[in-house]
Amino acid sequence: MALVNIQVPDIGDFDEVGVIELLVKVGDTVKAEQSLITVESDKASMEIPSSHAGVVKELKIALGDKVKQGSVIAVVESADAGAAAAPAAAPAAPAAAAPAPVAAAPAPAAAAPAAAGPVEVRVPDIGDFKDVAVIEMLVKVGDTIKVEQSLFTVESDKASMEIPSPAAGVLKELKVKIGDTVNIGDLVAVLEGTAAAAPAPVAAAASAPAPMAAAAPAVAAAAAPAAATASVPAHQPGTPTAGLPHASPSVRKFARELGVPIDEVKGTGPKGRITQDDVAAFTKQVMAGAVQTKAQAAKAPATASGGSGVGLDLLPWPKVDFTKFGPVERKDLSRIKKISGANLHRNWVVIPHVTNHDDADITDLEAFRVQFNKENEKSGVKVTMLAFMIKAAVAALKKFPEFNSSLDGDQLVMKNYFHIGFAADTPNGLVVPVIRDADKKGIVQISQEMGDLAKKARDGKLGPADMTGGCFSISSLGGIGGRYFTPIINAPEVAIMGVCKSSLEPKWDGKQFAPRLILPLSLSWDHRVIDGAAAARFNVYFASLLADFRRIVM
Ligand code: CAO
Repeated sequence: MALVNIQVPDIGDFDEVGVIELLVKVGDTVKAEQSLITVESDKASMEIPSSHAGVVKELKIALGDKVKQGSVIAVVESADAGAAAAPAAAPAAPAAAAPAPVAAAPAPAAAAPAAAGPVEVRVPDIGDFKDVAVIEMLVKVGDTIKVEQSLFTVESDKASMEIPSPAAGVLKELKVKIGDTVNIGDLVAVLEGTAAAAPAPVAAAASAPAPMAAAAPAVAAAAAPAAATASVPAHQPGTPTAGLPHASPSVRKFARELGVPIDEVKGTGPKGRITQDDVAAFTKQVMAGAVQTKAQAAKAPATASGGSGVGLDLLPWPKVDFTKFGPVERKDLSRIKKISGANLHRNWVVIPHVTNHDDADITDLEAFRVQFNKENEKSGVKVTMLAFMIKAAVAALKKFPEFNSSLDGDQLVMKNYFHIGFAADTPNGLVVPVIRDADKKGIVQISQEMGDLAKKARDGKLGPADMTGGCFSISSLGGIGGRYFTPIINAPEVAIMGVCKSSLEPKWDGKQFAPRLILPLSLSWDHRVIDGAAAARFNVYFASLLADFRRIVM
């Protein structure tokens, strides 16, 4: 037995790369060639394997560290080390114990020098990789390509990398497709080069930092506006805007083996990175019918009685030629409606909703509100009933913290902040702006902010920051009418309060019927998180606050 320093082998042109994943821990028994860590540059991700079998005695690096060729990453107690036990022997050791693991290509794709006319693009030196599989095409024939723009991605079981174009031009021919395997020197594409853009190959080889651009991390998509009672998440997890999902090559391989569409998996690792556990959890959810893959959703279901009990095995949507019944015209759905529709649909289907209806006696509060507005007419700010409700919601969330949570797998994320969304009707559809830190604001300030946000919403000027981060939403139809309704929960929130128009009703005060102003409440809640008794208590408490607002300071 001897202690061996495991070092980063030749990783080609990568100067310093960040450690983004530790795949082993102290005490683990590792095999030769087993991956120890994953490193990532902006151009490639790769796993660094152990040159020796043995027990990990020490990890010399931590997440976020930068490493380069020769950096010691771990000390392994190895039976097969022999004379190689001396730490300094590590760089040479891989050759004996394991093949050189990951060598990023030092030179970019070889191509004809810059000039107008056809340019042949060949696979550059991709180190020790042989017969690597093409797993994703990043361009198509006819595209205008920039120098070093990635053309396609190849992947081995230890690294993934993008093959860049050595020249600018229009892509005339692609000689590879997904599933093909390629080797250094293979002709992969033909460009109609442009004289200005293509650098001479030698210069490119010298200047290009690394020919391989790989596993582009998922870029957080700009938050889409929220709508209706469902806000669109700021970032569609697992849906990269460019390149591959943010996952290490082995995780992608694992996903492929299970048939999991990795771009539909939500990453829970650092910076949204998809881990093996995420892939396993996604698989479990699909198997349990809680989630459908896009492919499953797109598949036309069988027959009325052909449901499998797993997923939504529904009948196809009826296709009707409405013109047979009378004149019609077609209108495109607004952008907000399209986004909100998809979110509402998901929330309605995935969340087991229950709605508890109750009433609040707001006679005194409304009298106070009207009086207050009269006294402060000149201030220009009208205090609204909704502002009182937002404040009451904060107090109720404090008393019943599970209403201020979000489900994340088997865990509840309990929030220690109080951002309250309110549904706002706009000409293009419903949006849900959020009042941030409503616990720290007074009724007047909340009324003012609501007025500003509602105006912004009507003018179509709400930004993603105005609509994200909500803890709980209120949907008020009070200014319009109605009695009770079933609001759809604005995921990932777990409850929403629906409010309708208050009306004077006769209420027995112990001696007689007296006219009281009654506000109908409809609280929808996620039965995976909240129980009926808690929902009833929430409503009773919320109503008691509106009935006597002094309770809010008790
Ligand atoms: N009962 C009776 N009257 C009410 C009331 C209630 N619960 N809530 C408000 N009102 C009255 C107000 O007194 C006011 O009347 P006056 O004009 O006579 O003073 C009027 O309705 C407008 O109220 P407001 O100015 O206080 O506005 P609001 O705070 O009620 O609403 C906003 C603001 C942005 C929520 C609203 O404009 C809106 O868009 N509502 C629709 C929300 C919605 O569509 N939800 C459904 C989502 S699910 O599909």
